[in-house]
Amino acid sequence: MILYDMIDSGNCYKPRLLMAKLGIPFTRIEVSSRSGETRKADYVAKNPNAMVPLLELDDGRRIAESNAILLYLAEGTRFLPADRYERALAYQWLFFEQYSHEPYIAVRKALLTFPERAEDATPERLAQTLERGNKALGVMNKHLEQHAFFAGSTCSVADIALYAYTHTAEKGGFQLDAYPAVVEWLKRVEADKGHVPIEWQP
Ligand SMILES: N[C@@H](CCC(=O)N[C@@H](CS)C(=O)NCC(=O)O)C(=O)O
Repeated sequence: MILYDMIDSGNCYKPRLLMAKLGIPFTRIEVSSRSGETRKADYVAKNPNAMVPLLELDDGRRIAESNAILLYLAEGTRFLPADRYERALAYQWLFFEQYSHEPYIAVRKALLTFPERAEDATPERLAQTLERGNKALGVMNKHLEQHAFFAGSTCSVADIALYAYTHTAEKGGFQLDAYPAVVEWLKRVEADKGHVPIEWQP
């Protein structure tokens, strides 16, 4: 398989981390949104939504959207709960990640750390992303005060998706000390078998 990937993207880290944990061999092709490669015609022909990550299967079919790729890769493994209710919880947290977490926690880090995003970093945008990102961290902390992981009793796709941008949230100006259950959960995800850091490449 081929992963069209951007090494410092949390969305791309999700499938890279899961493939590392599952021991799935793959070829990584760097397509950086920061240098405009995701918007070039040959890439847009592969993913009309002009984003990474994108997984190309051995037969040439492709899957976009990081969390859809996670679900494809996790089928039949310990990362996708077999129990119907727990599997629904995994979906719940994957949708939460895309709607209530990533647009604030990932985006605020990009606004603060990517020079090309500096002009978008208005005081209003920074205040909005801070408030909504903290709300998401609060929701996670409340869940994790009662549970070791997000869907069932072991690490699942939901944990991998939420780990990707939570572990670097402080670079976006979020104070993780205020969320002790989140800090403990980050350590549990890192202790799960086969963990690799965001810089990892096959
Ligand atoms: N919902 C998508 C979001 C992916 C996304 O935001 N990718 C960024 C890199 S992290 C990208 O490719 N942006 C292209 C651009 O800004 O032109 C997913 O989860 O895969």
